[in-house]
Amino acid sequence: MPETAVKNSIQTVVLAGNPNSGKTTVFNAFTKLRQKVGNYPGVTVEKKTGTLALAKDRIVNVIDLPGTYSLAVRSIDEQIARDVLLGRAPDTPKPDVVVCILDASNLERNLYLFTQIQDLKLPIVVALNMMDEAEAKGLTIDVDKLSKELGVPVVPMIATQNKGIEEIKQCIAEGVEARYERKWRMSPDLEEDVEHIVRLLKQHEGMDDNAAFSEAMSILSIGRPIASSKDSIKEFYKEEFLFQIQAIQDKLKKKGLRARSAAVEARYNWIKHVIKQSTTTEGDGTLALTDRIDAFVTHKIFGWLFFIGVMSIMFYLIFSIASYPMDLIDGLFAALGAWTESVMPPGILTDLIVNGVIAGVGGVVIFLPQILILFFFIGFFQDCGYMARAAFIMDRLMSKVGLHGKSFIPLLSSYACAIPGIMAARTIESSKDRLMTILVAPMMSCSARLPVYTVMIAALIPEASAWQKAGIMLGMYALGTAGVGVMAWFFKKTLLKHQKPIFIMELPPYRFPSFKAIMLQMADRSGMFLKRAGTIILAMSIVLWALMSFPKHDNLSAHDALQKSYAGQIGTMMEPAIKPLGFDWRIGIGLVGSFAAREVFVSTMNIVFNLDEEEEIESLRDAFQQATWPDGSPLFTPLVCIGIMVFFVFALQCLSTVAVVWRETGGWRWALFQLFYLTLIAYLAALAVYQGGRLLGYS
Ligand SMILES: Nc1nc2c(ncn2[C@@H]2O[C@H](COP(=O)(O)OP(=O)(O)OP(=O)(O)O)[C@@H](O)[C@H]2O)c(=O)[nH]1
Ligand SMILES: [Mg+2]
Repeated sequence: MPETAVKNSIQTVVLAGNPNSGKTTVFNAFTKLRQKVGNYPGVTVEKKTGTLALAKDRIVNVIDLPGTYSLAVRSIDEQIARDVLLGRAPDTPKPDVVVCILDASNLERNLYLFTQIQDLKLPIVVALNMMDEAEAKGLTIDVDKLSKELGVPVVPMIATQNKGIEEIKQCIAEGVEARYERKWRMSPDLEEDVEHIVRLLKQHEGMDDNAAFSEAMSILSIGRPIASSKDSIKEFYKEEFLFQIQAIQDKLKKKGLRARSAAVEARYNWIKHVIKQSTTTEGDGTLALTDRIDAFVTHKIFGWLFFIGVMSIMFYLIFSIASYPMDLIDGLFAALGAWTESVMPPGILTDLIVNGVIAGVGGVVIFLPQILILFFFIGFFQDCGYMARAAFIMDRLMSKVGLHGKSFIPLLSSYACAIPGIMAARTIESSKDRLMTILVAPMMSCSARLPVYTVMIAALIPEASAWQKAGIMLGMYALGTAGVGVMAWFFKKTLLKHQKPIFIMELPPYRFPSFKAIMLQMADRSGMFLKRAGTIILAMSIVLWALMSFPKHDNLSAHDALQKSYAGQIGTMMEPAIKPLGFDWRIGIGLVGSFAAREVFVSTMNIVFNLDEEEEIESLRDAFQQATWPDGSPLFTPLVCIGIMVFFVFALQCLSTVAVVWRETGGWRWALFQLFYLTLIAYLAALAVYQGGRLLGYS
């Protein structure tokens, strides 16, 4: 094959680079899509495809990849990136051009992956991103020289400001040459042996130059074929070939040569040379402000105070400023209900709309302002770089129970929603640590718990101040997080014993969060929340309303008719099991509904108490205060309110999570196990609250 080939019939452009180098930012600029961007490594864990118009009638596919530091991959997200680059990912065409995105402020580390991609002899354009940060660090990069040294086009770029995007497009449109000559060299002995294996591979396996060199390096350095996801070369190659490899390896061993370190060293030597030729540094090359902030926020004591402080402020705002728009939405739905009743004839349909749909869906939509505030904070932390610091201090606390440091980004993401959290566990190399993280992640309180906690806190202390409410909420979040620690420790001791790997996490520099990105994320998230309200919650509201309204008992009081309904019968059947928790059949109905989605508890309670009373209820809080057992004793005592919250802290009440765990663990076994153990813990914890509290003399 000739060493030079011009590619101008480009169809597939692949974006590759180290984690957090700005790939997705470039992808979004290219495709006008809105994939998630964040200032920490490991945001993207799947490949994403979009299209880019190079000219009016020239459309190409663009693929965004998870970040990786090298092609010697260890985790699932890195594996995805490698497979696409090697052109052997199913349903993904081989890349015609790789846009290799380098963080200009960390050139040395970023160029390592570049050398490996170059070894694949793919046409490359370098996007030299984060030029602004390189400058802030005092780095000056001579782009032309760098391009000459690397042997590929280099486009300086500040992706967040759209600088360089047009130039890269133009570069791709003009066609990129795959001109390649390996410039890094190992010792002559080693080079010879590599050559030898390359020849064998070409002969026996019919590989081309491109594949053979990478494969030879992989076999020699990690004893594993790059061309296979299988772990051992024995499963992959014929006896005869293995025999020759073994001979070469023995020879190297005798000489005391190690291919792996030799290759790494050779690459870095060359990289150092390139950097020396093309960059100059003024100052010490660090970002002083980042260091200063880190000394505080990752401090052993102040770091935690800061973390708890910002969480408290977040919850305070969730209860204080959110209450105004919430009252407004509440008023709107109340008016809508009253208006519907006034214009429609009384009957089943009106009842369905007012007591089923409006009470159910409206009861959940009220929480939109709180969700918005939560996601504003989460987006802010992810974008400014604080999330990685929170993971860092968490690691210091929880490494003692055996939780792997890489678990904390997935776990912290689960505060938003367990599903992206569970997906993010793909970045964890060890399959046992990954599984453990997936198993405990749903205990981190997600945004769907917010409505439940809010309703129960209001019932617990009707006159509480926003700070008190925030304190209780923080307590629930802390309880879930503690549950993660305890269960991780337990799994480590029992099911998933193994050594703890060392934690290496890059702490990204602080960046000014892009408010546009945060707003877009908030919009996406509230869109999802409203969609849930309009689909699963609406459907569950209708189903539960029907189960609560039939069979009809016109001659009974509202309360008795509800108890005799299908749902009432189910609740009554459950009562013996949940009475030890202080829950009655009506709470039982809510619990059953909430296994579809947690918010359904709130919508169901709205429907229950609307049907339970002769008159429409003013608010759920008042209805809770008036609800009693048949003997007249109050139902929602403080212990019951706390018990319900504690139940929701632990219970896995989310069909989507079960489905994702099933997909990510490749079977039903762990998904069902998780559902079972979390439900059991939820039950036992609520039981402990109620019975323990009563023993201590509370009610
Ligand atoms: N200052 C600066 N920040 C940038 C630039 N490009 C991207 N960023 C920021 O860098 C962070 C990482 O960007 P992403 O696009 O998510 O990076 P990625 O390479 O896709 O990261 P992974 O998906 O984790 O591999 C985000 O906070 C971006 O806003 C740039 O040119 N300058
Ligand atoms: Mg990304």
